Amino acid sequence: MTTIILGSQWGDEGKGKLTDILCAQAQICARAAGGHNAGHSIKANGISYDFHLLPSGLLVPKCINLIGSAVVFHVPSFFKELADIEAKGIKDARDRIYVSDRCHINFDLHAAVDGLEEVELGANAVGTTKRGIGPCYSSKAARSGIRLAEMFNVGVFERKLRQLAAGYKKRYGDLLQYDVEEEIDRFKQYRLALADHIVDAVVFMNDAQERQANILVEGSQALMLDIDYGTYPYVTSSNTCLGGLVSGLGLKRRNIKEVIGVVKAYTTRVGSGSFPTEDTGEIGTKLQQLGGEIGVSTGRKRRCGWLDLVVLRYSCAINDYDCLQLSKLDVLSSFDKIKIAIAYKDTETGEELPSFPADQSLLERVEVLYHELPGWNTSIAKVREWSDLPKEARDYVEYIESFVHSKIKWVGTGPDRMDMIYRL
Ligand code: 2SA
Ligand code: MG
Repeated sequence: MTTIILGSQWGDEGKGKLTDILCAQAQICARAAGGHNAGHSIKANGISYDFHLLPSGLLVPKCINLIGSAVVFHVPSFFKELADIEAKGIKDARDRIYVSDRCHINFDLHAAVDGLEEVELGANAVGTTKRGIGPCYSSKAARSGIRLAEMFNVGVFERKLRQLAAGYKKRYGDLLQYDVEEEIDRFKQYRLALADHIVDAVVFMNDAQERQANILVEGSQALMLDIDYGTYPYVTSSNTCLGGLVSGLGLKRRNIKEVIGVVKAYTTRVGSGSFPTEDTGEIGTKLQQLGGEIGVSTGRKRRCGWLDLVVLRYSCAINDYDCLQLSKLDVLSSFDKIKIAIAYKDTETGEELPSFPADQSLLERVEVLYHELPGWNTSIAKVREWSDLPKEARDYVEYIESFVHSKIKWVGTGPDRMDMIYRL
């Protein structure tokens, strides 16, 4: 059966930690979409591991890991990350990782173009991770991308890559710093090194699901960064919603046991784009520092603000979570008062918005209406039982549950694997 873990806000909700915990029961851990723009750290056995392109199931002995068909695959990152994990003691990582032959290759060319596109956008830049994600998905949608399967047909591969590079060269001229022949040379090595990892992921997933294997699907980024449902154009270029994961891996609907939304107890965002509850003052700075809110891939400071239930309700509407995991509740332990966004008002008309708006200029000008709750002002680090949480903390959790009509099954109280309350 399949369990799916999704980010419900703008990413970095702590999906990696829940994935790591639930992986203990999984035979397969899979990623469906996105690329090495993703980033999270998992602390296990006193060692901190950084993940970008690889699934976190590699930390779990015997767990087989799959990079699914809708992922954009950057070959050097794959080998670098594998080497890093091996150096930290996961010696058999290489034997437990497979990649779909339908994945599009994310070339260094795409990263170069990502940088140029951001420069062109100037003040309106998306604030991408500059990992070539957008340009790679653009090549895919324009039907000029190259899949891993094509890499083994050397003539076709080289012709297509030269053509792709020539197209961008026409567009950007000397601004584009990219040597296509060097990349073609590098692929001579990659081709050999990758051969053992590449699989037909349709067959792989079909077999796994037919034999009722326990599969854990690790979402990347989050709903508000989804290309269709996120705060477009300030989004990533893949479908990060449930539907994107189902199609990205070829999941069988009857096999899906549980869809879990991970919600951070406050809100963070990296990159540009509207963020109604962002606090650029004292509160935001305090959340950023206490929460250690720094991008794992780019080292950027994350923008911070109170929890936004307008966002979470919208997220629940699209992803239909069976339950939620609330993460990093401990970060809120030293606030006298805690606010939660419950509605948006259009400052032009004075009207409350009936739903989360598609129009970014409207989202930019909303006034946020908050509900205020008393803080608990005491450390909850290491609390492992629901009944040991202060009443104010339990009230905070229950307020969220009743607002979005979804059960919060786990509550995170610290960075370690063990710092998690499980509610029956
Ligand atoms: P891109 O590079 O094209 O996907 O960027 C488009 C937008 O998507 C955002 N994005 C992310 N937001 C949060 N976390 C991400 N992963 C790393 C992390 C990011 C990092 O876990 O911290 O280290 O900065 C991630 N990846 C993409 C991005 O900020 C743009 O707003
Ligand atoms: Mg992250």
